[in-house]
Amino acid sequence: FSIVICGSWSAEELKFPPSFMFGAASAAYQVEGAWNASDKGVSIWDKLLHDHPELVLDGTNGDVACDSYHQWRRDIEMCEELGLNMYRFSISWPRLLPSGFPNYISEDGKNYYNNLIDGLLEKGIQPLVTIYHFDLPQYLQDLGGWANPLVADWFQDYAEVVFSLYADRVKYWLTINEPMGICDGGYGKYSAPYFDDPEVGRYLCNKNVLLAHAKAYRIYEKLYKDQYHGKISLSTLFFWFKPFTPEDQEVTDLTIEHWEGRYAHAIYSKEGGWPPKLEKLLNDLAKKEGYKYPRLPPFTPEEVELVKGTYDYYALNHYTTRLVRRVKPGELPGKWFFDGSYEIGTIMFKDPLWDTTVADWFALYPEGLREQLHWLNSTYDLKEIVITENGVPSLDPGLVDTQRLEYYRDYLEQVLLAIQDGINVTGYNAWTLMDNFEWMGGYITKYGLYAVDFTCPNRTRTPRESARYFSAVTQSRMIRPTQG
Ligand code: BGP
Repeated sequence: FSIVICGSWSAEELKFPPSFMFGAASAAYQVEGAWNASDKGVSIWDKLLHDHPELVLDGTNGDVACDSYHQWRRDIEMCEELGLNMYRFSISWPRLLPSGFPNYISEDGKNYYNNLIDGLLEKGIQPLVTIYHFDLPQYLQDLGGWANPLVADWFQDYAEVVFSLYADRVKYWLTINEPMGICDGGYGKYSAPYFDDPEVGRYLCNKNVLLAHAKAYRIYEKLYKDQYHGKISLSTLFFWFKPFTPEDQEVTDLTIEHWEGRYAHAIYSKEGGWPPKLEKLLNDLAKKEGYKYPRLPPFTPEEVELVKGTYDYYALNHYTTRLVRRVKPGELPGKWFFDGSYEIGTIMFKDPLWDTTVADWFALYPEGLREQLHWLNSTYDLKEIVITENGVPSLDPGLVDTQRLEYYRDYLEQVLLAIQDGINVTGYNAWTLMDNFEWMGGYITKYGLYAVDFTCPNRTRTPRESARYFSAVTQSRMIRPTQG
């Protein structure tokens, strides 16, 4: 590829360190398809979208998706074309353990991931394996899913199987992708299992997901760490939030606790447990609304110790930045409950100076990523940060994706500046390798470096301009390569 992008940069200043890992990410339900191949069990996404196709923008589902279950060799080839050092993918729990329990392991499921891992390693590409990316076995959902405290043990058992099969080759792990999507989304009618239970289910899930992560971490630590020296974390969806005026700093800090702290404080902070100010705010609110139980279920001292410190790196899924301000007297707070605007009493919005994208929640503010990396670095004791997702949506299926190319250029620049500031960011994964089933966005929302022809049986993949750019970056290790 030959790419020339103008700019007054000194090449040496803009080089990523030789050890820096460039990657791209995907997730089982979004790419694999083969929803009922062999003995695979049914997942909560299979069930939800077979029963309720109307929930998805185009009425579709992930039954076939990118057919990566059969096209995995092409996926590896694309990683190679892009010059990636790392490929992030997830294991489907019901593909490996059809019922969810480890009494029966699917031979075909096991082999599929063996082939993918071996194929990547043959090309010198590190697999970054997510053990859970939203696709719970339906059978476990019928037993209460993420709201049942037993799920932490079920997940530990599943993770133990995964480690026993693949820990000899996989060095980077994520236990769980975006607990916020699982809990706030799953119990707030945004994603499977699509319950309308944001006051109770969401918070039960919140605690259980942390315990599940911790139990899986501890099992690896006990059985495999000394032998294989792998690194484990969980990936956190973390929009960056900035106060509109200096007076809005306090509500912005609370917003960060609500968004990130509920899933991170217990793991990364020195004291562990829930973020204290937020815990008080949410529990006071529950009392005021007449609930018998606190919103955030308390941790026992043993649970605090179990969860605290269960990380080897921070895994950041960053997409965008929002401004936060306190509501004015008489004004109603925002409606998007993910961000705590109702609980805290805030409005979130986009700075009019920031560029927009096709999604109203998504503004372009690359500097936010560097600011956030500084915040993470100074808030927690982190050995390493890996960006496990970063990317931009579009509705254009075409190959000329200038906004995406520029997004990668500008966000990567902020990563590089953060590294130059002394922050140990060791990897960056683009979301996503190829267009896929984008949850409620179906096949209409595009995030891919590669376009996928979903009308074609083998789901032909074609590189976009952004893929050519990304490949030039990985080859030159520079953001504004003159030669790809
Ligand atoms: C992350 C998820 C991914 C992916 C991405 C884009 O939150 O981990 O699975 O889907 O977001 O999401 P969306 O299509 O909802 O914009």
